[in-house]
Amino acid sequence: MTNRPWYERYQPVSYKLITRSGTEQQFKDMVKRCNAKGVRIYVDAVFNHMTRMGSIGKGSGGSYFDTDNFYFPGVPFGATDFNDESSCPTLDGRIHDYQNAVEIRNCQLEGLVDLKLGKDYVRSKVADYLNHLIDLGVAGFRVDAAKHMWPRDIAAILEKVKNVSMGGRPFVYQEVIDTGGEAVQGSEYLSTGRIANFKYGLELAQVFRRQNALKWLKNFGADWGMWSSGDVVNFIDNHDNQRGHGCAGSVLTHWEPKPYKLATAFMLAWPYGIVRIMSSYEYNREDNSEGPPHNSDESIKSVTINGMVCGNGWSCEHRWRQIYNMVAFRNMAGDAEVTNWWKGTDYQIAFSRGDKAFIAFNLEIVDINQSLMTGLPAGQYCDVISGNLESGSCTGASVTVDGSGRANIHVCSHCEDPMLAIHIACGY
Ligand code: AAO
Repeated sequence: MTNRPWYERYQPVSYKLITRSGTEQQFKDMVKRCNAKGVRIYVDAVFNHMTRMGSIGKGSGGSYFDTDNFYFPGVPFGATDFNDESSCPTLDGRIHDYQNAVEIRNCQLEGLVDLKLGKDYVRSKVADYLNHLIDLGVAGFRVDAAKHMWPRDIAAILEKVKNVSMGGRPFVYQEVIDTGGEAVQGSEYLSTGRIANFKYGLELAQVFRRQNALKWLKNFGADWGMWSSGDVVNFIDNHDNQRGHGCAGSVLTHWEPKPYKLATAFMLAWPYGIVRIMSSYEYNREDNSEGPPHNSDESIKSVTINGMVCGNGWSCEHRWRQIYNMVAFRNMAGDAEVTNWWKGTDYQIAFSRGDKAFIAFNLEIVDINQSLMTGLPAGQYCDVISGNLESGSCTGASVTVDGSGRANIHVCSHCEDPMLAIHIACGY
């Protein structure tokens, strides 16, 4: 089959680790190399369901499957391991009503055969899979479709899961799309891990599209009806909503680079929750099922890297200077609180992170040209949005902080990146 959709990854037929991206050995090697550099790997684990009804064949790892007979010898799972008409109340076995929690948990999401996770055998098979990943060195999991599983089942599975090799419990964050108004709420899942915070990207898209004033971000976080900082994983977009699956079109993505860079920089500068950066591939926007760049044998193309730019069809937002440098900003800011909050007009703000970092945003049609309190020690600093500190000088704009912590801040208005950011590691 050619043009295999990206979402085939969400249709498991076994827990073998063989995909178009490589073999288990290659995965293990990658995890090992990442861990050696302090980069942790979190696996997107799909265990609410197996593949879709009405399909039969072999998976990417060679396992035979036959969904009409609920036959998955690669695990193995059989007919009694799935929810059926005795547990799912809908006539066709699929989820239709998001106001009905039993339907959401016991029926099929998009026609994907739904595992009976109340059964100890099924829980054990899932736990074996997660434990195997831990043996390979992973640090935790994104729990796919958590909303479609009973919280008690997720808890029972995680109880069977071992500590990670770097020590402690696996880091778990759960995909529960909760923007309000449905029978299942994210708060039901707080005892088993963090929640993927879908409200976050929707709110910031409005602000950075100038539909809601920047100045309101002063208390962005739990005060906006989102979970507390310790309960969330935040993101501007994800693999679903960037292509119209999930939250159709209302979030910012790499296709709108200007507001996307601004929103991502704000996310990285703002001390709320754990944040996740998206990194994408280029696809035909007319076809939201288009899979990643691949070779003629369908294996996934490697990411080629030239300086900070990727090739072979990979967008690599995480290497864009305005995003990459803001990760260092977040690391430098650490747990310093927001101080020196300043607002000019509705769409001009600035703030410090204690005496570690300072950032200003300007969505107005006039420049910011203003003496502002940065909180930083006196010195010269490079703006990490417009450039870098290289060989003792700035390749972009520079800022002079005086002995009182003040500086003349200029942020352009009619420019590609109307923001400025400095931190203690970009001073000279
Ligand atoms: C594919 C085909 C299907 C076919 C199926 C089986 O597209 O037509 O029936 O195969 O043959 C991915 C793809 C799916 C793909 C699937 C399997 O996205 O298109 O199906 O692989 O290959 C719900 C779930 C959520 C899920 C999301 C897509 O709750 O868990 O649907 N996301 C994860 C993954 C995703 C993956 C799967 C799960 C499956 O991230 O990549 O699917 O493993 C409302 C509900 C949400 C619901 C959405 C979409 O959301 O609240 O729970 O998500 O609708 O149905 C506003 C609202 C928000 C609302 C949203 C969209 O923003 O605030 O609440 O609009 O209306």
